[in-house]
Amino acid sequence: MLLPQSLSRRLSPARSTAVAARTGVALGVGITILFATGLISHLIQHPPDWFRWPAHPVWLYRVTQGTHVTVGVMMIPVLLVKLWSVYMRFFIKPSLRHGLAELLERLSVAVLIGAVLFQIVTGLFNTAQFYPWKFFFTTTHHAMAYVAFGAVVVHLAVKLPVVRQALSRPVDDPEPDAGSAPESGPRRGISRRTVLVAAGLGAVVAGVAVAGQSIPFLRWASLLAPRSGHGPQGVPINRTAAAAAVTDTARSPQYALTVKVGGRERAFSRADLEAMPQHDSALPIACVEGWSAQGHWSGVRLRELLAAVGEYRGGDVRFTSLETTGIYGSSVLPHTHVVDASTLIALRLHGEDLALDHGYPCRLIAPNRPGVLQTKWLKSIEELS
Ligand SMILES: Nc1nc2c(c(=O)[nH]1)N[C@H]1C(S)=C(S)[C@@H](COP(=O)(O)O)O[C@H]1N2
Ligand SMILES: [Mo]
Repeated sequence: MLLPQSLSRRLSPARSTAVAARTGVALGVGITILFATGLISHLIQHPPDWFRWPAHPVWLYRVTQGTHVTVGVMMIPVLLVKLWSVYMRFFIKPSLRHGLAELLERLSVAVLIGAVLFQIVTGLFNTAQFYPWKFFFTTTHHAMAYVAFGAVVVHLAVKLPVVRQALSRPVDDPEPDAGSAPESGPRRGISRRTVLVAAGLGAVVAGVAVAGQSIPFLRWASLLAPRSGHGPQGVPINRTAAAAAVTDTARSPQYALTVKVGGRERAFSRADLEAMPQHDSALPIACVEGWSAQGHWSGVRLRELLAAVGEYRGGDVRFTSLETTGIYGSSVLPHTHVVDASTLIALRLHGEDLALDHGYPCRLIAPNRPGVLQTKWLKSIEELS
């Protein structure tokens, strides 16, 4: 795209193809990681028939989702520098004189910027549990991911020749491209290298500031991580018993967990569960919001609990909470996780009875899954046919 002389002269040498191409490549890599890790999280929560997610390694989802949120935040400074390096071009009036192809290209850039900004803003607000909008976060964030990723692929394909040329030259080389400052004349403003280093440092600082919510030794630095290490028994709380309105039912002496499997049904009091063989599991809670925390749980192995009731035929198992408000009151566990030895109906965390907020009298804890599927305050467990 040719810039009018008047505009071109106002460009600082750092607002250049050299900077736009390099930040563009960084964004392309980051957005690809975001798309892949986001898709994994979506597929685990809404599994199509063909999808299998393993129970091991138990920390895998913790890593993919921690990466998703950390990389998302790291992209903010990179995106700002990228937009800064090209924004003068947005002021060129679109005209058919430049050709239809260019008009379409500019339209695709508008879609790209809109979709990427939308993803970053909604994702960031979600990690802060701040929802100043009417639509349902996960559905919209998921749908828009295809738009954003698709637009990135198209844009990179269109710009590939420019990117290759820009990357083949040293970053501070004067550019033949009319989109940068005139080659003659004195250099003004900051250098491209400085801008790129600033973008990189910005990304690292932003990343460190959130990564502490999933990486314990970075916790001290996690200024931006809302839930890192606080909460009863050293594990953050997503939704308290009071918020879920289960305080009375969870403490009731009449509490019973109903288990239905193989055409049989049996009710267990908390004392019944305590009387069964107890097992330990070291498993993380890994929230989709990006925070995670390791827990040392103990309780009844799910497969042993099912066997105590009836014959498990290998289907998915549904967990239902005492919680009747809210949308996270139930979850479905696939076969692989049902039979895994580490999957527990947890009664204790870190050697103490489960705190009310962590799901007392009992909760599901299974390996390698999103926290949102680790249902607290269990009321019933049922094999689906
Ligand atoms: N019944 C019920 N279970 C629930 C939730 C909920 O809102 N209701 N939140 C889930 C989410 S989003 C997470 S991250 C984990 C957090 O568990 P914790 O609060 O014990 O750390 O619980 C899950 N289990
Ligand atoms: Mo969560």
